[in-house]
Amino acid sequence: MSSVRKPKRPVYAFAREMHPKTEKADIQYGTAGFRTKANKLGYVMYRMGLLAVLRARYKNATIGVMITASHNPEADNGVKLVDPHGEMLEQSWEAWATKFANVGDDQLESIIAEIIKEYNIPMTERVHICIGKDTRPSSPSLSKSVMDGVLALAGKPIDFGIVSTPQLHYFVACKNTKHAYGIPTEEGYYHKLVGAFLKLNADQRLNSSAGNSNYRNRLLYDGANGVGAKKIKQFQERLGETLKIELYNDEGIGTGKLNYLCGADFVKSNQKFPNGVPLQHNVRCCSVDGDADRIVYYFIDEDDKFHLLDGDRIATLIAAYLKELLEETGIDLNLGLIQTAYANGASTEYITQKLKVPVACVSTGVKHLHHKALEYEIGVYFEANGHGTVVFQKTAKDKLKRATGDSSLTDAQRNAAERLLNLIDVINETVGDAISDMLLVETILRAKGWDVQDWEAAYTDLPNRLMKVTIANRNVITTTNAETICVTPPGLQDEINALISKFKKGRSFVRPSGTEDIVRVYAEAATREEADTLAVEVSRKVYEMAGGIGNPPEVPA
Ligand code: G16
Repeated sequence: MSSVRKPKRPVYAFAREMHPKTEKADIQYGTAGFRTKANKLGYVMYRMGLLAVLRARYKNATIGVMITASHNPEADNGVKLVDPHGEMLEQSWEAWATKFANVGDDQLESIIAEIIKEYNIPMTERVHICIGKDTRPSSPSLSKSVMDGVLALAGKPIDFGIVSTPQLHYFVACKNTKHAYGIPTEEGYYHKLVGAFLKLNADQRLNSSAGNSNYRNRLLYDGANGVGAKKIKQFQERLGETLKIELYNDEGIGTGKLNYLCGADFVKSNQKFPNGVPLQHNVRCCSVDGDADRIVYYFIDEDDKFHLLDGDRIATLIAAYLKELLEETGIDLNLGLIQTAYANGASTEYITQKLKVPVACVSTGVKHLHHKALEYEIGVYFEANGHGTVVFQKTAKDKLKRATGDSSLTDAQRNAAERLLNLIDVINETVGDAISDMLLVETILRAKGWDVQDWEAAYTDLPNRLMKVTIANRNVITTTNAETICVTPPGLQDEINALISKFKKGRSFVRPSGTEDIVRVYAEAATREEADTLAVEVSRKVYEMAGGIGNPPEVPA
């Protein structure tokens, strides 16, 4: 008698009961995953747990899930998937993520079946999913929802607890390279970055204290009351006298202070000193954002004037230094720099005219920059907001390694190659990493004997202004040409062009944010007043023509 096997109950069938869909409105996988009010995200997290397992099985690799809303206010949260090399989720899967988040509970099973069929996903492998979260009070329960999703499809969650976004990206890369990229633990991360930094700076420790250099090994650090404040303590202990970091803005979890009047986004957007950091003239300061993937530098001069050294400055500092070292090695590697439309016009001119490094401009979002940077043997990418890193192709690393042992080269050439290899170890190549970028900037400043004033002297920024406009539906704004041209609503770009033409060195563009429910407006012009006026006039046009809500935009204080 043949026994009829009872079909197995799909393991994900309990989604309805545990994590029912609570929101009617659709949500989109945006610039850096899903982001909205934390209390709207439970079911989205569960579904991203499911999707992470499917992606991991498809790629036969470990996948990451990071729970964070980065620079957003504390009440928001978000989630993004991290691909096998530690990079952002491949764009073709973003559409699946959006589908997964928006289908009704009764369609969840069929969409899982659909993706399995489409990619022929083997459902037998036991895959690992690395999960990290920022310090938001909502993160622990959202992390539990992700884990439920992972377990529902028989994946194995690995909970890294509270970590910075770039740490999570690093762990994923380490796991998938079988530890060749580093050890996938917090300790492994600190060991790699600090080890390389101390090696790079060992020979120059005396320089700065002997007074023959402008570099001072003291840095005021704004932790944005987030994970960057927690993790920098691990560096303080390990760096000792080589770099004396003074930590500010380290309020406790759940105090509502995360990113509030401080952090990289506040400093960059408002071009203002953050709260909580002591005002000391001509002292180098830096701010990271809520999940420590962005950094900006700044100082106040003796006339109390604020000076910002943002992502463009960091990019030019790094690109110039890498170029110098490459020239010393005599090795021909192609070096390129990637920016977005937010890059200050003066920085682009400096890079192309003075540094003679090719520049590419892409849409906002690290995923776009990272992708483009991979077209170069050494790709430096930075958004003006301080988000960026450097990626090195294997061919570049191999050439440098070979050069260190090449007896036909001079000592100077071999040393420069050795230094470049050590620099690679201080860099988190997987994604923008505020602390790794800070170590890189400090290394370069020390090597050049510079402080911020010397760094700033390279070129003069065009005055610029960032504004936010609230409209009923930000999706009515669509753009093209790396977000520099507004396609809809019809006629808005013509109005913007007419406004720009009134200002010397005027440039402006608008785009819907992918992380906040607003439209961003950027303007630059020859003077501060002109940049502010252009920004406000363009913002008002957006408000008028694209369905503005609330008060009309006003000249920033
Ligand atoms: C994220 C992205 C960045 C982007 C920023 C703002 O940063 O990773 O690439 O520049 O959002 O994006 P938007 O202008 O679309 O809101 P973070 O630091 O918030 O994760």
